[in-house]
Amino acid sequence: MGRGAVSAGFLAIAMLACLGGAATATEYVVGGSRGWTAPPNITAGYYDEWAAGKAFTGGDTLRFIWNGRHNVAVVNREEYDSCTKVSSVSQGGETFNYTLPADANGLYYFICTVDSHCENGQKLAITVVSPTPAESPNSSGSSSSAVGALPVLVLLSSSIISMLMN
Ligand SMILES: [Cu+2]
Repeated sequence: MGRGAVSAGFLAIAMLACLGGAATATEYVVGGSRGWTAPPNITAGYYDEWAAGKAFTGGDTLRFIWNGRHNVAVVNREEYDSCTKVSSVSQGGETFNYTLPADANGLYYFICTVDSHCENGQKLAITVVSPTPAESPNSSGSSSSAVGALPVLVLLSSSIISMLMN
């Protein structure tokens, strides 16, 4: 019984440490089970739907996975809109991982430059919100309050442990 209480205390501390620490990077497979592809496998707007509601943050990785002839080009807004055939960043193979910079913020654009895939909807625009926003007084205040909660929880769990052991 004593051992169980100790484990519970550790678990609570570990959980709070996660909350207070840096956000964990997430890996996204672009397009989900469809992967990175063009019509007829997808309809136009498919990647907009896929990206909708996802909270992309700096440090996250986008995994582009495909079959056959596709590539990945990182483009700006204009190139995204007009499907400009800039050089791709993928080096052959059928997969490409793009890790967002740690301080990424704003819109990021990706297209396939093979044939008219981009025109047909093989294009991705995502909104990235950096986990550590610009040095505003608010951001340092919120992180220090999370750190400040840690000793309180340690105290709390140790008193629970001693209660259970007595
Ligand atoms: Cu393509």
